[in-house]
Amino acid sequence: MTDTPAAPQPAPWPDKPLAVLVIGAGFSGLAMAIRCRQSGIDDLFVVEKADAVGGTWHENTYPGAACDIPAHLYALSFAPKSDWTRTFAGQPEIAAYLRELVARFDLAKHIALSTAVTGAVWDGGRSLWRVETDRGPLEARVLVSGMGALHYPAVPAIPGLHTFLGPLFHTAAWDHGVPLKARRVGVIGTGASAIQVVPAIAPEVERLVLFQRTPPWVMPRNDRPIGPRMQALFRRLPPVRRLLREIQFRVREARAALGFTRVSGLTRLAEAASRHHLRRQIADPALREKLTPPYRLGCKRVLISDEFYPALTRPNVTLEAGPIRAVTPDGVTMQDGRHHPLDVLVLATGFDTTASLARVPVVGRDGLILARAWGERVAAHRGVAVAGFPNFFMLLGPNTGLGHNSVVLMIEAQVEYVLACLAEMKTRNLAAIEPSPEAQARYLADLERRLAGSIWQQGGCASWYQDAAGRNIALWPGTVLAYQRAMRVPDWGEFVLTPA
Ligand code: N01
Repeated sequence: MTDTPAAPQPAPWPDKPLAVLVIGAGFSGLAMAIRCRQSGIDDLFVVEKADAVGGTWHENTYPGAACDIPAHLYALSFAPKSDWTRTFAGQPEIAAYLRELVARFDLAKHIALSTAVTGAVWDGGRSLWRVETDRGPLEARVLVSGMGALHYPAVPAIPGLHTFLGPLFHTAAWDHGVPLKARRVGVIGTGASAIQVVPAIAPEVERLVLFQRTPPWVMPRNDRPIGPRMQALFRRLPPVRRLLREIQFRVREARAALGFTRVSGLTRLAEAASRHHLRRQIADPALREKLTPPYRLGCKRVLISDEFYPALTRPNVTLEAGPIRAVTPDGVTMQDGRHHPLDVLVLATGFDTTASLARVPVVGRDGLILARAWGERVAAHRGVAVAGFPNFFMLLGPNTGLGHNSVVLMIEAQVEYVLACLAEMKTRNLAAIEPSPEAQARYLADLERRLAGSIWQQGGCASWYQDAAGRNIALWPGTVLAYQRAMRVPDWGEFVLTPA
């Protein structure tokens, strides 16, 4: 389904300490690399465990995979693209955009593909990070994680799951070698991935059973092709493209007030719009009832689709809303004993978001292990830096994801913040920079206060945004504008600055 990945020339392996080492060549890592180079930092290396750049957009190739943020708003502001072919770009187009960035910004000589980081240790004596990879060691003064959180598939603890004899795979590791035509396919889960995959495969399979545990709130999508004339207009008149992006941005910022971050007077309005969408597309009251969420809109990610509900009305599709008892060698048995015989089983069950950094041991000052420092709560100062971990920055770290707008805007705000830290290190001739524990604690206390009233805590649902204790560790509880304002100029009083 994806184009063949462009094969960048292998980067020469660095033999001396780097200025900046970036982990991951997805949206975050590529944005960091581009802006480093534009800022004159050439002593830069990016390691990527996959065999191509693109991160989540390289890995998620399931049928129907697309972005639920308009393409012009989902692109990097400093790397615009005039010729997006749809309002909401599909995965192949986004993956191709990310691969094109490598050539456009001459990054190939800085990127090592098929290279996994296995650990990183801060060497306080030399003020640098010693990083282990499966291709050998690296050293860098500054380590930036662009690892993201959505790439270790969550495998549900359903009894008998691995006794299933047919093909069994996760949406994030789609097996394109398995034919679905004329086969009975089960899909477990009704999140953002499932609602895209179900309409995409329903027309070709013999029977599709969708196993739903919790119904999602779904809004209209209104996807449209962008024709050659509009593309030419965007190319010739960049202000028009920028205006469109600004409008798309502002419309989504308004969602924060519409209940996407907190219960407000407007939440009911958004819920009414979603119910109207359901009523318009599903005539059967019993099916509608099954699809009506029992929690407030915004508590889980609000999904957008014009095809999901109609797919469920197809004669070859069944929505199974009861609890699953077990997976058997030939299908799925429900708690009430009914059995669905299946040939293929697809897990659309999301990601293990805590695994990302926990799988790579990061050891900071005085032997402090990041996963242990996070024993109480996964947290980072402004979502990007952690006390006790000098010269270490995270992109899309804790509580900087979004449910209402484009995360690319968050990544950009963070990249500029990191660049400001790097510039300050140079100006003041610093060996190390890290947030003070007091500043981090103040930030976290404020964050917790704002999260307490958020829709994710008050909306009556559980979601992947929350940790085992039910705390939201994934999303930013405000507007993008508020985050951008807070990140524009680092407050050096929040940092411990160690002179060289
Ligand atoms: O995963 P999810 P996803 N038995 O965690 C169900 C991004 N994304 O891959 O709600 C039965 O949202 C689970 O049920 P419940 C986006 O940020 C973006 O769909 O927990 N069911 C749920 O329905 C998104 O939020 C795009 O009760 C089980 C589903 O599996 C994130 O990725 C596209 C179960 C998991 O939903 C993850 O989305 C795709 C069990 N044991 C993804 N365990 C864009 O368009 C879990 N489930 C940009």
